[in-house]
Amino acid sequence: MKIYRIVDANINRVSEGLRVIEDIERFIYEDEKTSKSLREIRHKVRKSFTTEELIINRNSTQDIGLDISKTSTLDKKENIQTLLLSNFKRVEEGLRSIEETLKVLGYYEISKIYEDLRYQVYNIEKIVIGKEKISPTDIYAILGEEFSHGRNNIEIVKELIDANVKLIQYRDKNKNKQEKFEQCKTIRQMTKKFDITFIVNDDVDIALAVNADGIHIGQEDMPIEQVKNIAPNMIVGLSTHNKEQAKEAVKKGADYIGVGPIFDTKTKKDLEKSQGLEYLKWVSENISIPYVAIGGIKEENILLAKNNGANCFAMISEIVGAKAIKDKVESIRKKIN
Ligand code: TZP
Ligand code: MG
Repeated sequence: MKIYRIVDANINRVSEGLRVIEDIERFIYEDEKTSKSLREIRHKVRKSFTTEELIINRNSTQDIGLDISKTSTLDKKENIQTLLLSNFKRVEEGLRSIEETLKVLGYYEISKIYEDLRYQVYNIEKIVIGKEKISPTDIYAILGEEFSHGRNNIEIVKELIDANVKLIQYRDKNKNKQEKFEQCKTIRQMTKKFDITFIVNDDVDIALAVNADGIHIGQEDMPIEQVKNIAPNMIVGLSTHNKEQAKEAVKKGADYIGVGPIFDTKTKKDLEKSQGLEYLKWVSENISIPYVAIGGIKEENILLAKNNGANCFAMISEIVGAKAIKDKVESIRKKIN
């Protein structure tokens, strides 16, 4: 059946495209993690659908597309970035074609594997092309007035700015919407001036109303696809507690994930269970989008988190509970940098 030629040609096209990207990542950028992910995807592309129909129907010398591609100048690559981009497109289009064709051939389950691979490639593309929405930083300060020893959130943000913290989340489980909105409005103005990324926890409406940079949601909140529909330009962070949730978050387009709880903590009620450091290590080795470690992180245990793959540390009580926030941040930075 000639339709198998579509699958065969695209498996080759996708594998070749992946190989080009993988080699750039490996030899030019020396990015071991990304090249490993690409290699794994490439193997899955080759192995997930095999039938002798592919070979039987192969007839590359009589492929009518061959002459077209030999004379085309469309494939002139000006630089590494355009080379990367065109190969990502090639891979994504090829995967889509395999997926659709397999459905026609009645291989629905296998087509889903290719769909999953396509999502994985989109995420790697985000990272490789530098379209990552969240800038890398070391400390992610999360507000919590009840742990701030009498200082309100606005006063805490002033101290965080002074301490040169570049990522702040508004989180408050006790106030009503109006109070939260008023504080977020002020914090948005303050953080904007200093080029600080401002994320709002839970309330998509408040995040939108104050023009925050992002929204952070949990596993039981509105589904991430819906949040992305409502707030397409925002950073969307999702809390995860195990491998399945992390993989699902990547698939659904989270811009970063929370990973934890790493250690025990009294700050959060109904604390989820997680394998802590073990889970963190797994994420650092297997997940290609940005991630932040959270839960019970303190100056005295932060190196344990770092040694298990953390590079960004989200903290509530350790930071907002410090008497002198600037000194605390400086001392933490000395440890981790
Ligand atoms: N999510 C998982 S643990 C946690 C949240 C919001 C609380 C983190 O607070 P602390 O004080 O840094 O342990
Ligand atoms: Mg939440």
